[in-house]
Amino acid sequence: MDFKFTEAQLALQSVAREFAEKEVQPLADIIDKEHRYPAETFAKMAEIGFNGICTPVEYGGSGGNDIDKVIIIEEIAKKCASTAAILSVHTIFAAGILKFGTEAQKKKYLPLMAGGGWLGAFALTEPNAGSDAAAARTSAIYDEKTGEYVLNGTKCFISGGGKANALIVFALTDPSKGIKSLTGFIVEKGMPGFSIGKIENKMGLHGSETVELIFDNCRVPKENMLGKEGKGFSYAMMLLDGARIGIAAQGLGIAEGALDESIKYMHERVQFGKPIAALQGIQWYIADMVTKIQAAKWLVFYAAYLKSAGENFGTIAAMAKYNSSICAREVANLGLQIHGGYGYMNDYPMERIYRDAKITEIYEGTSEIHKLVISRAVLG
Ligand code: COS
Repeated sequence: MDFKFTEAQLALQSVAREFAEKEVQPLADIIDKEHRYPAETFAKMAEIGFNGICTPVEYGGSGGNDIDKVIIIEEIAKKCASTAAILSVHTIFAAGILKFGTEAQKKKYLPLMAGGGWLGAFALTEPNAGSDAAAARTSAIYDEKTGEYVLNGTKCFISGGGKANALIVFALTDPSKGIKSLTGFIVEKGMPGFSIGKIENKMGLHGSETVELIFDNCRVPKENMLGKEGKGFSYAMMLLDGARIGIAAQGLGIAEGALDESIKYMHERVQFGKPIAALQGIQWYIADMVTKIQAAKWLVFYAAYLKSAGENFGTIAAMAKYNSSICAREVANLGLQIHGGYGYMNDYPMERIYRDAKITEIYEGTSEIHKLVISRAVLG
């Protein structure tokens, strides 16, 4: 058993930390207040190899693994949860192409997603199919005359969907067979019949756009089918298993960001004639925060280790995501309490961190879904 990072992982951590401090932090409050997607940061992340972190070198990526991905997302989330969300969701597209795609799809999309500035997204959720993903109704009917699938339906709450150059979209090729016909398709921005609907107004994560996608007789060439017809549900579940490690890392980073802001504030803020860092009641909040963070860290990195070692990781990934998201919310809550009235004002980053933390308990599977996945694994 070895709990140490390798030299290469330490080097990556220091690059990611510096990038987060120099490029991510200065924009964090701006993109939150302006509800703006940080295109410039995404372009810089492409340049330094973060966008294709888990993509093999032969397809233009950095050839890293899930531990590397967690290291990067954790560092970025410490400074800006929105930017971390954009990167985490983006990497699901490449994961799907790598695992289920044809060689032609890999050659076409992976280099664009890694270093070419393309943004990827993943579209499973529908207005009536959230936690119950198997209730999806979007259809994809094959048109023999043209060799295309014709997609009809609506996806909702899609992170990055409005800015994405290509998305993995799940649809039923035979609605009479229901979920047994769910199939993945690669849909590109600009394909006829594909448009963006409502842009959501959210409580937090304002830099990561969340949208509705509308498919109105959207024509997708048959070569854009992902993997095998009818395997979409298990593909989506497998991809979500991996994606949840990214959100677990985001929750961890959010909690660490809240801790950093709180420590800084405790040394600056003077009450009763001394910095509040000298008050035992407040010191104990810090003890609670670091303990929760340390526990979350081991679970997140253990999940990433299992995945990168090719071992079964789904249940541990669910535990990591469930635990990290509680950690993010609880630590952000303590951080805001330490900041007192100033924490409630948006002059300090704490208010943004508190709003951003909540989503980690909801997206890429609610905490309740994770408890279902974990308990089913234990009880059968
Ligand atoms: N990996 C591979 N296959 C899986 C899987 C996994 N992690 N989980 C389920 N499957 C397969 C099952 O093996 C089963 O296959 P067969 O029909 O061949 O036997 C099939 O998928 C159905 O599984 P299950 O019966 O468990 O489906 P349920 O509808 O009961 O529940 C949950 C599935 C609730 C776990 C699923 O709907 C889920 O994760 N919901 C949350 C969705 C989510 O996270 N959304 C976030 C946003 S994504 S834009």
